[in-house]
Amino acid sequence: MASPTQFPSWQALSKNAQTLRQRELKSLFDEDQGRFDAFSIKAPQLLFDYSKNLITEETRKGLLALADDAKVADWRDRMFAGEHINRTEDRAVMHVALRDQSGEPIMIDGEDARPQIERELNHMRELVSSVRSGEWKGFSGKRITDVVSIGIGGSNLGPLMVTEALTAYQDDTLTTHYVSNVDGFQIAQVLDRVDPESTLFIVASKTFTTLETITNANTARDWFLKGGGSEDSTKQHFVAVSTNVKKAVEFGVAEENIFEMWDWVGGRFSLWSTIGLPIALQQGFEAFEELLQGAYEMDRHFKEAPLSENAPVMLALVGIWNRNFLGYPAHALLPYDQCLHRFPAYMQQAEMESNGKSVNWAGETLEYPSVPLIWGEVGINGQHAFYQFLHQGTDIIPADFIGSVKGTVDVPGHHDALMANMFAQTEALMKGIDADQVRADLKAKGMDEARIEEIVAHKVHRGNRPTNTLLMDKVTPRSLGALIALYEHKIFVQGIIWQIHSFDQWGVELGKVLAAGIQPELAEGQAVSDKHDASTRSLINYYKQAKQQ
Ligand code: G6Q
Repeated sequence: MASPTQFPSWQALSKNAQTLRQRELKSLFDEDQGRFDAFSIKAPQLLFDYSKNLITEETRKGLLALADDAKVADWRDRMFAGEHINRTEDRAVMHVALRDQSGEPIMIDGEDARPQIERELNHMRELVSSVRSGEWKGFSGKRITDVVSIGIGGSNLGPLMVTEALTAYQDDTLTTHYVSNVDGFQIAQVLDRVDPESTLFIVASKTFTTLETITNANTARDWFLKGGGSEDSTKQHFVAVSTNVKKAVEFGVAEENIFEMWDWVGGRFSLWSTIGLPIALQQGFEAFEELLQGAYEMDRHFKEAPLSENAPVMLALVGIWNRNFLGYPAHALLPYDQCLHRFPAYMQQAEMESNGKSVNWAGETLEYPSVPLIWGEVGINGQHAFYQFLHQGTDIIPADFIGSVKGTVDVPGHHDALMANMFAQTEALMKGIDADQVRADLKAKGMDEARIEEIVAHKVHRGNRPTNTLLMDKVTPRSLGALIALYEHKIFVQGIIWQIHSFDQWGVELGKVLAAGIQPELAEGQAVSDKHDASTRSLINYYKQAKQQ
């Protein structure tokens, strides 16, 4: 297997990067008035502008040649065809099947998966209708007013992020709460706000063995039983989403209230599956279907658009350029929509759990960096906090700015103020402000020469900091679906180029196994294994002793 660094395209790009490192983004704009048209794509539900990256036409050609050398299109087609491209877990990667609206058979492991997908969608639709209409009753005959979704990681972040993003569209039929942390504080706070007679719990766990989720589910069940519920009525208040029907039944969920998911859906790509049940309950089933529709539109674009006009592919390639050829260590996600406030956290998991790997498909150590540190926050708040670092810090951090033409609510004067800031930031990061301009500005304000010279260096912004801009019309279930799918496919393309197994997560599993071993040792009177290193052993002993005081 040839390393990507051996591809002629990689070598050409390395040379191109040497030239471009000497260039300034703003001069590229001065030289080419058509740069925006050349380096932007109108994709389903959004406009993607990548012109504020340190690239030229030669770079784009090189990146597209890299995609060809890496056989990105073949791999994409293999994913859509249901091949076991998740080779370390020997599974297909078919989250795209969950939103496929074509009506065609979807072959996975020799079987058409469409009937099972539709069965579970209908199952969800029925529950949503029954709960939202008030037909589904709690043990005392009251209708359900609150839904508590218990799950973590892939079984939490997606639905949580989407629920928050679509707040503007929700009615007051139900209130959805999320519990992920095993820190009892979180569940205690939620249980304080809800009533056992009118609360429906969703235990969302693909494996139904995750310690945090099972601990929270047990606490919820004890609270329910103490609050007047009975073993029998548990069935009216607990439903589950899982591949592990046996464990869910043992917990006390009625078999008909277990929503199936499949091992060909990775946790962090699962909000389209029955894991999305809390979204459908909160927003209504039609909104959930719209979300699927938006993702499907992006899937088709990813499948059908030429690579040069393909938004997920170009987003991925520009990311590779910034990471592997310009050497930038991190990448910020900066939404300018309050409703997208959990989007950076969600994408942090999707990108870093998928491509935070350091060996290639053959198990050899990578000789090039893989995913950068992905982080971010609502942009406008970030401006008054960490943007100082983005503008004047010693590292250059490329960033995606995500905004929309219309706000989710119409409060006069606000949306233009928000978007003016977003546009200003990408312009400022690109152009910066040089010493001459700083001097002229200060002089115009009447500052004396000596004082100007004292502070000029501190006010210089070197600019030349790359950004992407993603502009939606408005955050709706449909555009949100497309936005998420855009990033999912970006992750896929980058994983192919880096020759990484993007769909496993052994780095997450290790901690789960070790914690399960340590937990019994924390009980009073239990020995602490001398197999722990001195630090871990001493910390455990300190904790146990301090707990006694
Ligand atoms: C996601 C990961 C991980 C997983 C959680 C929860 O891709 O696999 O975040 O979703 O560990 O796992 P369960 O759904 O099995 O409880």
